[in-house]
Amino acid sequence: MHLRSAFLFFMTTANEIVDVVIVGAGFSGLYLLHRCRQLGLSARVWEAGAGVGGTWYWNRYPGARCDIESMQYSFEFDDGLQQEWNWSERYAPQPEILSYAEHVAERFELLSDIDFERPVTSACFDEKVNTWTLTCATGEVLTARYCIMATGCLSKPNWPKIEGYDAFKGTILHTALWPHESVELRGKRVAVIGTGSSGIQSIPRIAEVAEHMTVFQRTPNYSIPAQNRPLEPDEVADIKANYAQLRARAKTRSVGIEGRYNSGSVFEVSEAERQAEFERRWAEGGLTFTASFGDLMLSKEANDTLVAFVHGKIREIVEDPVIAAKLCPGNIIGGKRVCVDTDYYATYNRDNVELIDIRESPITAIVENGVQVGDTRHVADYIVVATGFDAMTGALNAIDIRGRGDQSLRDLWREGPRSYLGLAMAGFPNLFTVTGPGSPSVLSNMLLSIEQHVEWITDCIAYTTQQGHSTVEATESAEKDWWNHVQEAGQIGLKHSTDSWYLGANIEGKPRVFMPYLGGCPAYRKKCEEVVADGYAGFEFG
Ligand code: NA7
Repeated sequence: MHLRSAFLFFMTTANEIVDVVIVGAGFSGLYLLHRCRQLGLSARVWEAGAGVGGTWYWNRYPGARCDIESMQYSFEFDDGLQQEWNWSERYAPQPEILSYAEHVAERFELLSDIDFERPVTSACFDEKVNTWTLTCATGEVLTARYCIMATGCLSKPNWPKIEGYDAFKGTILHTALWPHESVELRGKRVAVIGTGSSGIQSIPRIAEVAEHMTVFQRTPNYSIPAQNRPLEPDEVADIKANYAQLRARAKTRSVGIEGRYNSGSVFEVSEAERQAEFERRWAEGGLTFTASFGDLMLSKEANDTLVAFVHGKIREIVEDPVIAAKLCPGNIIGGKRVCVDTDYYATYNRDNVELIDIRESPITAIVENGVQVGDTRHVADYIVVATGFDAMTGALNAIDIRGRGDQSLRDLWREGPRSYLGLAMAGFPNLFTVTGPGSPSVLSNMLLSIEQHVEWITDCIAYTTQQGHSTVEATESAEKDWWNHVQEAGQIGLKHSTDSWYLGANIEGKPRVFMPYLGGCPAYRKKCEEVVADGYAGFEFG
């Protein structure tokens, strides 16, 4: 079905109007462009970076890799693509995932409709003609009927407020803005601030080459061994022969990842059986560790059993009991996203690695030759800032988005975001977000969630056009009801009890709102399908 003709009368000679403008050329933007073209819609992508890949374009730090298995962290929409692409390892390293994104762009000949180095600064809806006009930092302007924000959930780096960045004579690197040229850390003194996933992945790799490494830890994190390994040809062949079944099973899982899930309680089995299961899971590695039993994320008592097990592992691996104690997190396991590592805890046995607990004694300032903590100066040639992101809303709030009546989205979200299904916002017609707040997004296999959103959004645009409408917009009441539901779902289990970036707790002054939808991918998918079956219930057409 070609919809292009429906839009032709919007073309003017002064300023070309495209059907769809897509912000971002990560996995969402790439698939959106492909899908728009399949529907006969003209589309243009504006991307801030100089290449495709989004997260995998920016996060090039040593040790960066996905924490979801490669065979599942990949597109399903084109069987030729999933059959022909070969992942080398259980957890693909960043360069391989970036190559995959580049391969997708080439395979579907997407590059001709992507403009790079176009960081979008504003997006404004014109109610008279029902178009969105986007401006980017270069001063260029683009007008479109529909605007889709494919800006990612973890794409606005968080720079901690520490005095003295400018005073430092060495080099400061943020893990999420890692340089494209190689960084030679061999023989250097390196300070790392932050022990989330980016810190935990990079610290072991940097420690292998640095002369000295100082890790500044504010909160210890739980990390499970990845048990990464090369993929065997037989297992790849087996998965590929049954890919459709694997994907279908993944969609029945709350997080959209197929794996070994156990719904039983930790208290239904003996202490010995429980420990044996935890040991098996530790040896298997990966994120389904917290799915060893069904009540680990529901009951504090159950969770405590896993906490005790991981603390035991940390004490077993880390030789110095004082350092081991500092590395043992005090909160529940799984409140923050559990990290997946290779050799993280063992790194603290190295002579060239030092751990500084900045909860005990905070960083005072960055000074010309290092990091000052009270009276102690930790000398460094490089400072690696691994302090994460203004998650979920950061990239959207960085753009001045204006809907009906010049309403600013940033202002509307001052007390926290609101969205209908994480897809659309009342007052912002023809604007969509991919994996926005209020959808499972970061609590799921992002690739599967992206595919679902891209298909839903493009189908919705096609429907709107086919019905002869010029606008589609979430209603306030649907948005309110959904957001209330998202907040209720956020209270399920233990996750909300920990300060995390899911709640905005990592950013000073950010409102505490549980942003992703914790109700699970199957329930969410069902809701999205029901909305469509009900003639796009909760949306108004104009
Ligand atoms: P995270 O998980 O947000 O981790 C950031 C780390 O930086 C964490 O240890 C923070 O400590 C620390 N941090 C944040 N601000 C400061 C300041 N001001 N001073 C010292 N330390 C600070 O980000 P990542 O990039 O590691 O990972 C993000 C996601 O990417 C991850 O969950 C995976 O899904 C992939 P805190 O815990 O806030 O005390």
